[in-house]
Amino acid sequence: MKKIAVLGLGYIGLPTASLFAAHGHKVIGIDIDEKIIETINRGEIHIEEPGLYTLARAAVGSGNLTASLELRESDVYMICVPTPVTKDKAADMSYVESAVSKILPLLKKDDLVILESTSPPGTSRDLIAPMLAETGLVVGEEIHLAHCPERVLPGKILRELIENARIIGGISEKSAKITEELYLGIVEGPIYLTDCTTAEMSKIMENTYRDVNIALANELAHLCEELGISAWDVVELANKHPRVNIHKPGPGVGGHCISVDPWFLVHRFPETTGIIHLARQVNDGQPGRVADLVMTILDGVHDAPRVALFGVSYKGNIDDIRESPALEIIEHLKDKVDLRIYDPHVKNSIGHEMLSLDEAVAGADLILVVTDHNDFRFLAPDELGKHMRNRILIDTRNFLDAGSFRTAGFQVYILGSGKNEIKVNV
Ligand code: SAJ
Repeated sequence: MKKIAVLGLGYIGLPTASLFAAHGHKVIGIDIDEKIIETINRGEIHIEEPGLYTLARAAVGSGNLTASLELRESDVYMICVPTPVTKDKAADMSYVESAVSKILPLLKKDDLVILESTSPPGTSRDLIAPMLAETGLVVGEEIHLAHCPERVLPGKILRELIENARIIGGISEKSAKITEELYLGIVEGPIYLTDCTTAEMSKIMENTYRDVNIALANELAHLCEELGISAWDVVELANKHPRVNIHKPGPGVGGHCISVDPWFLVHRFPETTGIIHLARQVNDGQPGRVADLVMTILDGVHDAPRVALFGVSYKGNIDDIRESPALEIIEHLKDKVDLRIYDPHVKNSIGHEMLSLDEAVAGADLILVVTDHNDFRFLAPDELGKHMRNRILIDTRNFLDAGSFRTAGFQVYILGSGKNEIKVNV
């Protein structure tokens, strides 16, 4: 059993720390936020993720997981800090650099440093390895370095941490093997060994692949709106082909990963990332299109229209609002309509007033569903309608039962469905 330090106790760090602790390792979780430290040490958690409360609480209760502001000497250091993009869309590696700087004075022979954070290709080899070499120990021989990118899906993190295949990129073969031994204790899926830069590129390409495919689906939605047909029908039918998997159109791509990682490539290789760049632009344009659709539909409905916006998190059943398209839609609409925001999952401040369901729909002309929270499926259309001034629904995810809303007298508009003969951006 090892002494493991996990730097960064967010959506990846906390589940990872809890899982290693549950397998008997002595884990210290480090974060710069005092409130997070206190919450975890109390046996509670600061993020919403199925199963995490029970796991983290048990890990803290067993004494194997403690959270701290101060890093202590360990055998393994796992870097799980954010890698956001700067304003000019470069990778902001300052959290990674700061984590490595904290580790440096504590490093001793045979220690292992693992980068879990998604990072631009070359980070381990060109940024971290030279920093580690400042200790005077030979990197890859006397101290070890590997990139083991997290690949888990928010909402299914715990299951995917265990079951997903893992890629381990070592700075040397020895580093890769030592890292594999550690992960074999918690991972049931296959583990593949490679070099650091290949591992970094593989991870970024996974998310880029998804971004490009979602952009294709969003472009399909624009085409179908113009053609007067439903993109959802087209996706369903085209996907009957054994080698086709068109993704789903939506209000835009949020989250800290897919909407961010492709920029790492675009910024560094602007001449060779035409498709990737265009996909980012298409997906980033979706919130504006949704806002335009709202304004087009509301034209003539009321001179002071009121909109109930349902769902702020970037996707359903989680509380994560990072890069959420809903925030962008709010920015577009906030000065044009009386906006009433409701999200049963999001507890943190979003910089705008959050209301209860009743408050949000009272006197509303239109419900705009941005996030596919399961809770919304159980809403009774007629009940909602009774509190509204006008019964209009826009479903940007095509996940509600449009028929039951229509039966309750709603005009229903589905993003990507031109059957409504609504033209966006005209
Ligand atoms: N979305 C669509 N249409 C789709 C699928 C998704 O519009 O067909 C939107 C979602 O609503 C959301 C965004 O894209 O706003 C991203 O959601 P997601 O569920 O596709 O992915 P994330 O960001 O929650 O997690 C991704 C995952 N990567 C891949 O599926 C390739 C996950 O496995 C990674 O671990 C994670 O990024 C990460 O941390 O990198």
